[in-house]
Amino acid sequence: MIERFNPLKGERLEVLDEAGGVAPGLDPGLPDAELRTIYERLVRTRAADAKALKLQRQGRLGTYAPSRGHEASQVGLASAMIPGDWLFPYFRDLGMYITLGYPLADYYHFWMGNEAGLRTPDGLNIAPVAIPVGSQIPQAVGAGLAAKYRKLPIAIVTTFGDGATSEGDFHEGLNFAGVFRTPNVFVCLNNQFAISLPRARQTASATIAQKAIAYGFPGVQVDGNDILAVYAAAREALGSARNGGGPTLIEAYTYRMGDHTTSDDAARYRSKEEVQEWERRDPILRFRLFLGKKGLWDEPYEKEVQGAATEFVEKAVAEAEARPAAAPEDLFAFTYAAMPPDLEAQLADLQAFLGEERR
Ligand SMILES: Cc1ncc(C[n+]2csc(CCOP(=O)(O)OP(=O)(O)O)c2C)c(N)n1
Ligand SMILES: [Mg+2]
Repeated sequence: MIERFNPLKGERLEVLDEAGGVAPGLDPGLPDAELRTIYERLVRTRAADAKALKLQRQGRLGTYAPSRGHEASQVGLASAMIPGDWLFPYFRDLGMYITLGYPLADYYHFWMGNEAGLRTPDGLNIAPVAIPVGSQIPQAVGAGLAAKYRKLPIAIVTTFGDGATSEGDFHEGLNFAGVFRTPNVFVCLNNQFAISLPRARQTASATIAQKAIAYGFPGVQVDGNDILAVYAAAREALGSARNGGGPTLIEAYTYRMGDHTTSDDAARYRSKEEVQEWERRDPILRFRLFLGKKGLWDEPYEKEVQGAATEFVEKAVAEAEARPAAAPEDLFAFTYAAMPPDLEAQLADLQAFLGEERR
């Protein structure tokens, strides 16, 4: 199906329209129970994201990169992954963590500044979040090559933004993946901005999906606010990767509804009208309308889902805040097995300073 949508002709995979209607022949046909599970993940993601912003404003959480607007891309993609697959994430992937079962308390703990929150629990295949833009891409390709050597029937997913596609790491990673036909699924969350830089200034390509053509593998642009489109493309790309079909690039065409991070003010570089236009295309609303048409959504169900989401979020906050704060010495603890002398000297300085402070 991916091959039917040619990015060079401006074709984009869309399954759901804004009123929740389904394009004929494109519905991935998920069972009712799974559709509801997906809806519950979307609602939890939005609730957990909104809570993180509040915590940041109250000084209870550090700088935070909000996910509002990305929920369908995140949850749709992660819902198509199966145990054994790997995720090499970036810093705006909350819905993927929630879908894959990463403890939300750990996720908050990380954004509260504690490295311990990054230690993925056993049984979950999630690499540490990459803050240097694009650096996860070659790592994911390396994992793909390892899986291929070991003949493991798994797919390696990596996510990144439109801004990451200007990094050397993107081009080196995709080139390598094409030559060695590694089992990678590259997912670009094209949210139209890299901080304040608009997508049109990022690349002269008409789409990001078409970049895959130059590397010799399929690329498809999907409506990233349409969870069924994201799911359908991801399911096919992941299946192909697991079965020796090589890599795929998926461009999820979406919009960041909030600021880049809590230290940004997006009102300085984009219009209210543009944001309102995207509000109309809200990914959760669209899926809710679809569920309504199928008789799977009503007000009492909504209440129940919202209540469960609030409980899920509040429990995670309480758990994260009950943990001891990170020790200042942690700044030095996790980068080197054996610290270089200049850092050792800095650590000694810090310890002397803390010794005085604590006395
Ligand atoms: C190598 C590197 N350069 C610059 C930065 C600073 N920086 C953080 S996020 C960002 C923009 C990323 O934009 P995009 O890839 O589109 O992802 P988005 O934030 O839009 O989800 C930049 C420039 C960084 N973290 N790493
Ligand atoms: Mg971006």
